Amino acid sequence: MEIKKSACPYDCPDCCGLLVYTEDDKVVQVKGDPSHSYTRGTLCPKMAHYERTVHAPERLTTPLKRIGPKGSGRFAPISWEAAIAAIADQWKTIIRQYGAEAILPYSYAGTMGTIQYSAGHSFFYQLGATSLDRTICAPAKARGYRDVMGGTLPTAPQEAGNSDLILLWSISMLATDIHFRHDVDLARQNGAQVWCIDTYETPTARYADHFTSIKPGTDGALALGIMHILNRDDHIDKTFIQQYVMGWEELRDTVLPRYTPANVAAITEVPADKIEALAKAFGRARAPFIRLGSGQSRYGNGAMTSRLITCLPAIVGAYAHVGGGLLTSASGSHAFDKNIIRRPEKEKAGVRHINMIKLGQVLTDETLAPPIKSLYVYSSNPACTAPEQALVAQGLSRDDLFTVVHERFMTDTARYADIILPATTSLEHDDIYYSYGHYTVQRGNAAILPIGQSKSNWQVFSLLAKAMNIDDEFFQQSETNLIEKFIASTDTAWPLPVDKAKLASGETVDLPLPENYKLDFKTPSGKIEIKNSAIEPALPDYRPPHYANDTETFLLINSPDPRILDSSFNERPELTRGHIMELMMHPDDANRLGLCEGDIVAASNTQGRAQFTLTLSTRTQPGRVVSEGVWWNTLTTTGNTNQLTHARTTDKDAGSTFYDVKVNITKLTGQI
Ligand SMILES: Nc1nc2c(c(=O)[nH]1)N[C@H]1C(S)=C(S)[C@@H](COP(=O)(O)OP(=O)(O)OC[C@H]3O[C@@H](n4cnc5c(=O)[nH]c(N)nc54)[C@H](O)[C@@H]3O)O[C@H]1N2
Ligand SMILES: Nc1nc2c(c(=O)[nH]1)N[C@H]1C(S)=C(S)[C@@H](COP(=O)(O)OP(=O)(O)OC[C@H]3O[C@@H](n4cnc5c(=O)[nH]c(N)nc54)[C@H](O)[C@@H]3O)O[C@H]1N2
Ligand code: SF4
Ligand SMILES: [Mo]
Repeated sequence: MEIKKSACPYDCPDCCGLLVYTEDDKVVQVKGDPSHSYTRGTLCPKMAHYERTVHAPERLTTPLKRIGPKGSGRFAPISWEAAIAAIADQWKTIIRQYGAEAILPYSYAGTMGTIQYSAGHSFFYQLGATSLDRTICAPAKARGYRDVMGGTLPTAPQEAGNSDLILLWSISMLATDIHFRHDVDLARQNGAQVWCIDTYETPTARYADHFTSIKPGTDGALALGIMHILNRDDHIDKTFIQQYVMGWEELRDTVLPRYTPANVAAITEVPADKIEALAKAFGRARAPFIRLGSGQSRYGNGAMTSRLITCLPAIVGAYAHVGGGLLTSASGSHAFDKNIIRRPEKEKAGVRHINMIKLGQVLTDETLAPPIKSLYVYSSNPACTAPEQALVAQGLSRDDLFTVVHERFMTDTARYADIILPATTSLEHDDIYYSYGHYTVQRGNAAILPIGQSKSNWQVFSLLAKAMNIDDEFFQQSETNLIEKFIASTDTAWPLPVDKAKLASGETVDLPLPENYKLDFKTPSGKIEIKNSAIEPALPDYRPPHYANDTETFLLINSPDPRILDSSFNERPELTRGHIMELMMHPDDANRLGLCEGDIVAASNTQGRAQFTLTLSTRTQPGRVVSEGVWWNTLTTTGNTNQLTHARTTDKDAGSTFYDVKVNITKLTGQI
C-alpha cells in the first residue's frame, strides 16, 4: 500500500488535503490529511469514499458515438482517433459555413484544478469560438465585496477562532463549508455567540445559538437596519471610521433614516425585536466575524445585498481586532498567474460572448446569427444544473446541434451528446489547487493510471488543437510543465514568498499573509468605500429582488444537499439512495390549501413544472417552500428544481439568480 497526497478537486471552499491509499494501481481508501491546516484530518461523507467515484462501475471508459435519438442515452464505443477526427471534421464544416462563433464551449467547476478548469480557454480563443461568460455561481457576491473593499484580502477563516461573535450569513456551513466548524467551535469554547441568518432552518441554523429567518433576497435591508440601530445606539467605532472608512456620514444621513426596525421588519419578515437583538450583539462584540455565503447573491439584487453586508464590519471597526472581519471568498486563487493557461491575449478582438446562464435561450433562438451549431461541454452538466431546464433540453434535442460532452459519467447532458469523451478523475491527472475558503495551495499528481481510456481536459485540448491545425507549441506542454510554471508564478502573483519547494513536493502550503493585511485596504482611496463614487449608485441602498414583480404564491427556496455537490456525486447510489424530490411547506399553508404530509404536488410557474412529495415542517415560514439538492433528472420524475428557475441575471456582473423564484403549488392525483 502506498500513500499519496492530493487535494479535493470539487467546487467547495474547503479544498481539503487528501491522503490517497493505493494498491496495485487502485485507490483503496481516501482520508483527510491531518497535517492540512483547514482539513485537520476529516473529510465530508462524499469524499470519505472518493474511491467509489473513481472506481464506479458507471465510469465512462471509451469514447462513444450516439446511435439512438438525442437524449435516449444510446451509444456505441469508438476509438479516440475516430472521435477526435469526427469532431474536427464537423467543426471544420461548421466554421466554413457559419464561422467559428457557431461553436460554443460550455464548462464550469467540475474540477477546480488550475489547469483542468481552464484547459480549454486558450484553445477556444484561438479557434475563434464564441466566448462563454462563466457566471453561474456567485459573481455578484464577489462584486458586492469588491465595490466596498476593492482587492483587499478577505479575512482568513482561522481568525474566527478568536472572535466573540460569528455570523453565519447565508451559508449552509454544515453542508458546504464543514471544516469551518472547527474554527467556530473553537470560538464557542471561548464564549463566542454564533448567529445564523438564513431563509429557513437549516442544520447550520440549529447548530447556531441564534437563528434569524429572513425573507429571501432582503438581507440588504437587514444590513441597513443593523446599521441604523448601531448608529442610534452609538455603537459605531468613530476612530476607525475616521481613519479607514469613506462615506459613512452620507450613508448615515441620507439612507439609514428610512431603515427603522419597523420598516426593516416589514421588508425582511424578521421581527423588530430580533433585529434589535442582532444589532445589539453585533455592536457589543469586540471582534465580530461575518462568514458570508453565496445564498444572498443569487437574486436580482445580489450584488447590492452583498455590498451592504460588506459595509457592516467597517462601521464597528471589526478589522482592527484579532478575530474580527469578513470572509466571502478567500483570494487563494491570486497565488498563481492563471493567465499562464488562460492566455486572454489569444481571444480574438470583438468575438461574441454568451452568458452561460442563457444557454436554453441561446440554443433555441432561431434569430441568433450565427446560430450555435456545436456545443462542447466539459466539467459541467447544464441539462441538470442550468436554469430554464425545459429550454435547455429543447436546445440540446436539436438534431442540427453537434454536441460533444467530455465527462466521467453518463450525466443528463451526456445523454444528449453526439460524441462523448471519457474524462479522468483528479486522482488520474496532475493539477495544482487553491482554495476559495482559506489560504492554502497544493499540487496533486495522479495517484493511479487513467481508468479505461479516459483523458484529462488538458490532454483532450492538446489533441483537438492538433486536429484543428492550431500550430502552437503551447499545447505540446505536459501538465507537469504547466505546474512548474504555476509554482514559479507565485513569485510575482503573491505578495509574500511562497515555499516553492514544499509546493513542488505535493505537501499543502499555507500562503503567508502580510502582517497588516486586514487594514491594508486595496481600494482607490486606500479606505473601505461605503461610498464608491466610481459606481452607480455611489451609495448603497436596498433594492427589491426580481420576484417582487412575479405573481405566483410561494417563494421557492432551493438550497444545497450535503449528500451531493451541485450535480456531482449523483453517481453514488449509497449517497442518493432514499432520495426523493421533497418540498417542505409550513403546516399553516398546508392546512389552508388542504394538503397533507406525503401528498404529491406540482410546483409551477412561467418556466415550467416539477413534481415533489410534500413534507410539513415549521423549519420553514409560511409563504416559503424549500427543496434541497440539484438531483440528476434521471433520479427524478419530472426534472429537478431547474424546471422552475429563471435565467434573469443579477444587478451587476450578470450572475445567476437561482433563488429568486416564485411558484404555485397544486395537489396532483396522478403524475404530471
Ligand atoms: N454538500 C454540498 N456542498 C456544496 C455544494 C452543494 O451543492 N452541496 N455546492 C458548492 C457550490 S458550487 C457552491 S457555490 C457553494 C455554495 O455554498 P453556500 O455559500 O453555502 O451558498 P448557497 O448554497 O448558495 O446557500 C447557502 C444558504 O443560503 C441560504 N439562502 C438562500 N437565499 C438566501 C437569502 O436571501 N438570505 C439568506 N440569509 N440566506 C439565503 C440557503 O437557504 C442556504 O442555506 O457550496 C459548494 N459546496
Ligand atoms: N437549482 C439550482 N441549480 C444550481 C444551483 C443551485 O443552488 N440550485 N447551484 C449552481 C451553482 S452554484 C453551480 S457552481 C452550478 C454547477 O453546475 P455544474 O458546473 O454543472 O457542476 P456539476 O453539477 O457538479 O457538474 C460538473 C460535472 O463535471 C464533471 N467533471 C468532474 N471533473 C471533471 C474533469 O476533470 N473533466 C471533465 N471533462 N469533467 C469533469 C463531473 O462528472 C460533473 O458531471 O450549478 C448551479 N445550479
Ligand atoms: S467536497 Fe469539500 S468538504 Fe468534501 S472533501 Fe472536498 S473540499 Fe473537503
Ligand atoms: Mo457554485
